[in-house]
Amino acid sequence: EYQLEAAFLHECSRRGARQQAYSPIVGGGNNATVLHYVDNTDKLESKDLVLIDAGCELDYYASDITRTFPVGGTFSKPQAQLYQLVLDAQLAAIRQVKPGNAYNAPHKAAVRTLTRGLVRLGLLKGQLARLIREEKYKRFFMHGTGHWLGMDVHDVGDYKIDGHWRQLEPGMVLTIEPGLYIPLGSKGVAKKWQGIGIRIEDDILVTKTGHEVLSADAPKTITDIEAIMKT
Ligand SMILES: [Mn+2]
Repeated sequence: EYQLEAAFLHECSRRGARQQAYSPIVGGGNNATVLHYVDNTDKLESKDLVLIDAGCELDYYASDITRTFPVGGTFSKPQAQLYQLVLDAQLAAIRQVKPGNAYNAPHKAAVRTLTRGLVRLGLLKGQLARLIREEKYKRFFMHGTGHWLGMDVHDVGDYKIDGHWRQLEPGMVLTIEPGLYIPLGSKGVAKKWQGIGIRIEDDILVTKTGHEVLSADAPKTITDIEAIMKT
């Protein structure tokens, strides 16, 4: 884990971004289910996924990007099923980033996609609307879908005004970062899902007509990730 961290730091510095916006998180296997894991001391196992949540600063601006990929280069079937679900949720959330939409529209889209998928995979049981209303997804997705990004990683700015979610406006930058976290030993959860933590995070600029994904160059489809792991 710390060797991957070192590779990331090296690459940032080499390209002129000599400060990090925060301490990199590099978690293999079950460590990826620990939300603010920063020990980065364990050995990576080829059967596991590894999650890297890291971002440099450049010209005083922070970045905050997460990618999760298979250590051995190929997703197992359960890993791929969960990964594709998180990616679908992230893409659904990103589609909601446009002027005039409420700040929480992306989160609602992510929650709906994730909950529906968790039912399909057998990780949640029940009726979709009820599971969402009762926040049953929180067992596996317990954080928000993003935050303002700017000169700080969690940048200043209100999320609500007078108790109402703020509307997105051109020029705002936010992260979109749904995830799923299934620690080892999760009661009532099939063994094949355990020890998997996945988050996919991009930095999104609200534009006049919609959005621009500022971190789009970092591969995130299963096909692209498996291809780049072969090189
Ligand atoms: Mn973030």
